[in-house]
Amino acid sequence: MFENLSEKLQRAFKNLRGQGSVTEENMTEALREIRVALLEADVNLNVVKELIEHIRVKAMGQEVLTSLSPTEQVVKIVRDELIAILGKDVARFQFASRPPTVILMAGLQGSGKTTTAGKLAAWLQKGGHRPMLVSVDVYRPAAREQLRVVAKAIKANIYEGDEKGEAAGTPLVERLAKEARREAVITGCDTLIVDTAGRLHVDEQLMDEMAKLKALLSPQEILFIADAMTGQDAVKSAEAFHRQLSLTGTVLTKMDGDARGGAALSIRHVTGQPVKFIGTGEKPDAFEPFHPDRIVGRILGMGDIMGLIERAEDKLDRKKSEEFARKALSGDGFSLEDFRDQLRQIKKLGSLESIMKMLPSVGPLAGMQQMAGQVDEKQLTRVEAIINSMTQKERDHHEIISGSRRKRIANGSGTTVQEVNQLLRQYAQMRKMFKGIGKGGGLLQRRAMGMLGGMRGR
Ligand SMILES: Nc1nc2c(ncn2[C@@H]2O[C@H](COP(=O)(O)OP(=O)(O)OP(=O)(O)O)[C@@H](O)[C@H]2O)c(=O)[nH]1
Ligand SMILES: [Mg+2]
Repeated sequence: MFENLSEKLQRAFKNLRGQGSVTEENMTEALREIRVALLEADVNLNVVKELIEHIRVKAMGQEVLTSLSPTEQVVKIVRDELIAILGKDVARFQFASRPPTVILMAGLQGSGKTTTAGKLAAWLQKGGHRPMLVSVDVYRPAAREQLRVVAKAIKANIYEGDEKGEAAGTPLVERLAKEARREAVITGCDTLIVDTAGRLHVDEQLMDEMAKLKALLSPQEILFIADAMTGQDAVKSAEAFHRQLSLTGTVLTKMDGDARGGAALSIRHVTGQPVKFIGTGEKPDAFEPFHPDRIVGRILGMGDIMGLIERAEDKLDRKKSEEFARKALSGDGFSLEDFRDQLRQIKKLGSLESIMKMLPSVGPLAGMQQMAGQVDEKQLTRVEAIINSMTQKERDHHEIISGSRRKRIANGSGTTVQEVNQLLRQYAQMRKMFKGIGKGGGLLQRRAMGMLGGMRGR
């Protein structure tokens, strides 16, 4: 997401390493590199200027903690300033005191309004809400159908309405919006998400329609849906929308692409409104609340352990993990079947690459992030394929897997006998290691249990 910026900033910090203290000279050099890194990440020029100035003042001033090395001091200052620019707190969602809470989706064509409307509905559902979706995009023939498909996939309520039978005097867009709100009240939906039509450019007609919808629905939230890949253009249109509509926040979509992150770091500053969510893929669950401190942690190589734990809690089957831990540490050890279950659990967390990127690149796990680019996702798939090709009996009793069985398994899984051998060897080692920990008892065992127990942490 922010790989490039992250890499460049790390380089700027590296040059400070080994320097006794922060001096005017080495700071000027580091600041120049930080500036270039930010500009190359497409951060708004005014934002860069302000950031650099703040960092300079703080670094040269008395605010630095003397117990930190120069690099640590500067990293800390950069971190604080980046968080300040992004807005300190997690953006909260405004809910109406009297339901339904209305959320108006605004944005240019193809920015991801419809997709995000669905993601937001799924997110609200997970939080115990009952959202209703409605599309007032009556211009593009397939637009309303698209939202229908999205709603169906996540089993969300949708108001479809009747496009014909225009009530005298009321334009279709406004009639649909009004009807949808009434429907939400009747069916006990506490939120109404209004998907609107996009335009190629900010034009008067679009703004006029948005203004009418705003007057009609008095939405608690007017979210600007911005395509992060468009960089500073997204920032400019956010400004234009904000002038006309007074946005309450932004959702940055397509953060999974090679967006350089500039939009994320600029939009808050330019509109004064927080980034509330980011979209990280096309699927309904590729969506997360925007936590400035975590994002900055990721940018500065401190990782996002909280994010990882949340992902684990969301996706992992805790009972299964605990069961695995118990078996692995006991005298019997874990079977290949258990091992396959664990592999499948890990896969649920996302790609190995994305997991490793959330680990800190400093401290005891240093190097893991760098390895992220080299991990071979296919390796996991191959391991699973090998275990799939075994019979149940073989999975339960690995010791019966003879030479001829190995050959059969290799053939069945499209791998080689060497690969099967390697897997069995690794499995035997791991199994022994865990059993050893189990025998050790006491503290070590409890720690291992904790580690395996689905990363509970809290
Ligand atoms: N990779 C990725 N693709 C996304 C994301 N959000 C949306 N998309 C894709 O972007 C394209 C446009 O998304 P839509 O939701 O149709 O955009 P829209 O703003 O409703 O478009 P209009 O209604 O034509 O204005 C689709 O192909 C989506 O799958 C995201 O976070 N990541
Ligand atoms: Mg749309």
